[in-house]
Amino acid sequence: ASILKQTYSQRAANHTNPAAKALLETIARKRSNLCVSVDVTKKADFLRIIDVVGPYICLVKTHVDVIEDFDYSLVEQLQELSVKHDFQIFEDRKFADIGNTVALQYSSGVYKIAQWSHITNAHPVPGPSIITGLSSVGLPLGRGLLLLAEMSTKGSLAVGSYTEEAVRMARANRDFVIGFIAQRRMDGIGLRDGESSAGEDFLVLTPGVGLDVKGDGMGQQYRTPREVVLESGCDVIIVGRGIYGKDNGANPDAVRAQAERYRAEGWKAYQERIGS
Ligand code: 6AU
Repeated sequence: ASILKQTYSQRAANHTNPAAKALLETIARKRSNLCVSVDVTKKADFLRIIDVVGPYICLVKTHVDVIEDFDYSLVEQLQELSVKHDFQIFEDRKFADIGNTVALQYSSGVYKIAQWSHITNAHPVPGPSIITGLSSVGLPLGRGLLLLAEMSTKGSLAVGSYTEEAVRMARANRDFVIGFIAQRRMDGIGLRDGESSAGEDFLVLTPGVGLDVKGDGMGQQYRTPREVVLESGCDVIIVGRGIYGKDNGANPDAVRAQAERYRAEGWKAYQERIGS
C-alpha cells in the first residue's frame, strides 16, 4: 500500500534507521504525531513545559543555543524527561556548512549535539557533502537526519528545483537521511525517468502549525493539523507557540490543554488519512 495509507506501526517495522524506527514506534505507542518545539530562553521554563507536555508528544524539538543559562546538566535533565515520558529528541540545529565544519559542530563544542539528539536537521544548500560530514558522526551513533526541503516562511527560496535536489540527496543517502522538514509529502518529487519511489519511506515533519492564528508578523505561516496531515500527507506536526503561548508556558494547565488539543487534532487527521 502507499505510505499514505500505512499505519505508523507498519512503517516502523519496515524502517532500518534506528532513529526513524524509534520515532515511528513512539508515535504508535503514544498515539501522538505531535512534536513540541520549546523555544524559550530559560532552563526552568524549558524543563517545566516539557514535563507538562511530555505525556502528549512523540518528540521534543530544541534550539539549545537560545537557552541563556545552559549547562550540560540541562541535557541530562532532558534525557531523564525523555525516559519518564517516552519521547524522542530533535535538536533543530539547521546545519548549513562544509562537511568538515558540520562534523565538528555536530560532535563537539558546548552542546555535543550528536551525543544526545536522536534526530537533527540540515539545509541542503552545500550539496551532498553536508550529509557525508554529518553521517560520519551520526551514523555510528544510530542518529537520523532531516533535510530542509521546504520552509514554512513567506518568500522561502526552498522551492522548485532546490526542493527536487534535496529529495535526490536524501534518496542517495537513505541509511542516514530519514526524511524532510517540508510542507507536504515528497514521494514523487525529483524522480528522474525510469526511477520510482517504491520502497522509500521518508518521514515528513512539518512546522508552521497553528489552530488559532495564521501567522506571527515575522513571516511564519500557520496551517492546521488537518491541512498538514490529511490534505498534505505529512507525518508529524511541529507546534511551538501554539502550545506554550506568549508567556513561556507560565500556566501549566493552559499548556497541558493545548498539548492535548493538538495531539487530538493531529491523531484524528491521521486516522482519517489511513481510513480507520
Ligand atoms: O510553532 P512556532 O512558529 O512557534 O515554531 C516553529 C518552530 C521554530 C522554527 O525554528 C521551526 O519550527 N521551523 C523549521 C524547522 C523545524 O526546521 C523549519 C521551517 O520551515 N519553519 C519553522 O518554523 O522552532
